[in-house]
Amino acid sequence: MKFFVYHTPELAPANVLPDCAIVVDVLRATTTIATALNAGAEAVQVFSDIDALMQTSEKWPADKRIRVGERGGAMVDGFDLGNSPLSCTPEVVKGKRLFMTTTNGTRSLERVQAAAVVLTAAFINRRAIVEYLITKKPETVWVLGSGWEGSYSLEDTACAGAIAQNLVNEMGYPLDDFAGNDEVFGAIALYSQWQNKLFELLNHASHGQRLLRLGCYDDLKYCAQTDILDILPMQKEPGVL
Ligand code: 3SL
Repeated sequence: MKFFVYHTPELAPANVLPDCAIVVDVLRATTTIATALNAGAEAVQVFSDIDALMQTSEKWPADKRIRVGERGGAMVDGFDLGNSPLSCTPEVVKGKRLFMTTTNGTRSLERVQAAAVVLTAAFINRRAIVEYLITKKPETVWVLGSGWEGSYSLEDTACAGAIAQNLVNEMGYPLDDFAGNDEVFGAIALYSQWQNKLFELLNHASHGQRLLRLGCYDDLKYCAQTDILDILPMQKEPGVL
């Protein structure tokens, strides 16, 4: 297995895709996707564009759809939910399709949606992702951070490191063979430094601070937990997990 980390979708090489692409947006899109699917949502369909989301979701039965979205962290006007994972309880999402648009996470998913396998990961479902990789052993794996509007996000790279470190420890891969790029070493070092204080890490992160200003303290607490959900969000058709 060759494992690559890209901090943002813009940094991933053009015109090539891996066997398995793993999109990470710890704050908060991929944490919300894992939570919604674990709570029994029928699917999560992602859009980078609000108008495209409205057009597609309009055709879905009104009692079976939930429009979820944020811009700048705040709920999109007229939507049912913002992007808080804590809103995705079984009472709210069970049996429903979430139509989701977010600032960065849904853009990363679009970047790799043509890969043979597309997964989404966050700290909360890290173990399910690692178990999939151990079982299937795809030859090339990308972990694609979502960043913030093209720039680096601390929490996404730390999550990439959490996946890589767990995999290396368990499979006994020599790091030099496993790492496809230098970012893998950086991601593992970052995670090793912060693994016992991920909530603190999220508080330092610029997007964590943005969310705290918006009153999302409980979201940060939730997103900082590791391996609490045994859920593997996998793309079933382009844009649908
Ligand atoms: O950018 C994104 O995709 C979002 O996850 C950002 S937010 O945490 O919902 O503000």
